[in-house]
Parts: sequence; structure tokens; C-alpha cells
Amino acid sequence: MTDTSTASAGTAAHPVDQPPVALTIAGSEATGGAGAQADLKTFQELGVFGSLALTCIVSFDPSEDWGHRLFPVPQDVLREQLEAITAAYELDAVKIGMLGSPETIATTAEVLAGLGPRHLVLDPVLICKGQEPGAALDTDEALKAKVMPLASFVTPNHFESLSLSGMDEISTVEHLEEAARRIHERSGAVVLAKGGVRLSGPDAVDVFYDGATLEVLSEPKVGEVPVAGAGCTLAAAVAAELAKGAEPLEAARTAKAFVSAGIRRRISSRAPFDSLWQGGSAAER
Ligand code: PXL
Repeated sequence: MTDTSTASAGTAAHPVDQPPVALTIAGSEATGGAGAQADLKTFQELGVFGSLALTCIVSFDPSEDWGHRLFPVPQDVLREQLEAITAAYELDAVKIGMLGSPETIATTAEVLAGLGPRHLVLDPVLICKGQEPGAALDTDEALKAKVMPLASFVTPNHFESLSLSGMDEISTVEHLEEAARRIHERSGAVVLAKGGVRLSGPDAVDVFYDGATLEVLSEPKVGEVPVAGAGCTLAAAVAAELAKGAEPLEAARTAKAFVSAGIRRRISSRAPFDSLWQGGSAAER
């Protein structure tokens, strides 16, 4: 099993033998490849206790080219989940995944602004197949205006890096470095910009930038096709490591290695994409 020695060393907030506590605010992706399921499995593997405020339920539609069907959780139900979780625990880190609508973004931003968590990792999931482009644009604007300013760490993918940096093209590592710099300047957050399989070459490259240190994190690509859950898992792993007390760069390196192992040990399915397995890292040990 996972080495939880870091967690059991104790922190100021937690007695010895108790793991750090993290919250994910995310949607369910029913097949278990991405979303809240990926987040909670990642927390567990990395020795962190996970709680969840569910924002929406996504069920792919096998008869419609596996497009997304999205059922939003009512705002009062989201608010009640956040109320219960924040009343119960002193949170060591919060991860935000798919919020899915401007209303959910507003509710989440309002609660988090009052909470001021030490670590707030934002996976800026902007669009989801199946959403109206108009709705996606609203979501994009609301996320930038309301949640980005609260984030301490953001993990944009290729598409999200274009949107958040305002750049027209990201096709080289140098472009990705420029995007990471711009997103840091706009948000003040530590940035881990993901190139994934979108940049050509043998390696999956991500760029870390915290305003002082720029580091290119690189792992050999495992195929040229994106794997479901990689983005969710990366951000959840960063949140878990920060919750355990890691510095941001160390958290990013650990998360990248965890994701790469999960991709090497991915699960195949009858959907057109494989799913990352969060048990991959432990299985390779
Ligand atoms: O991988 C992005 C993502 C996040 N959250 C949910 C999703 C997806 C992609 O399908 O369904 C709930």
C-alpha cells in the first residue's frame, strides 16, 4: 500500500496518526475515469483523507458517440454539502474540478472566499462536450472572474492555457513556458501548464512556474491518445501533496510521476478512451 509516513508525522492542524484532509469540489463521471471518482482515488492512494462536494453528474452517452450528458446538482444541495464539510473539518487543501455552470461557480466562489483555504488547486475545466458553446463561454468568463483569483495553484491543459493566457498558438515548449508565465501574471497562482500529447515529440511535457522558478517536467509519452482522468488526477495529486506539506514544485513533480504511472497501468474500456488507474504508482513499486 501507499507509504503514508508523511501523513502520519502530524501537522500543526492534525494530531499524529491522522492524515491530512482534502476536499474536492467536482462532478461525478459515472464510468469512474475522471472527475470526483479520480480525485478521491488519488487522495486515498497518496495517504490523504478525501471529502467531496458534488457539483454535477456526467453520464457519457454510448449511443451518441459517448457525448456528455450533464445533470447539475441544485445550488442549495451544493451549498449544504460545503456547509457540512467545512463545519466538520479543518481542510488542508481544496481541489476544484468541473463546476459546469456560472451558478455553480458563483456558489463555490462565495463559500471559498469566506473559507480562505491554505491551498486551493484549480483544474480549470472549461468546456465539456455536450454543453452549448454559449454556456461554455459563460462558464469560462465566470471561472476567470470568480474562482481564478482565489486559486493558489492552477493546472490548465492545452486548450485552457490558450484561453487563460490569451495566446493564439501553443505548439512548442517555449510557447507553453510563455503561457505559464502569462497565466501566473494574471492569476498570481503557481501554474502547472500541461502539454500532454498536444505538443509533438517523444515526451509529455508540463511547465511549472511560480513567479521565480520555471521548470519543464517531462516524462516519456505513453501513446499519442489522451487518457481520461489524467488532468483530474494530476490536480488532485498536487492538492494531496500540498495537504501533506510539500512545496509546490515537489508536489508538481510527485503528481507528474503519479499520473505517468497511472497512464502506464491504464484501464481499457469499450469507450473510445482508456482511463488512468490511480493504483498504477503503487503497482509499479
Ligand atoms: O476530465 C475532465 C472532467 C472533469 N470532471 C468530470 C468530467 C470530465 C470529463 O469527462 O466528466 C465530471
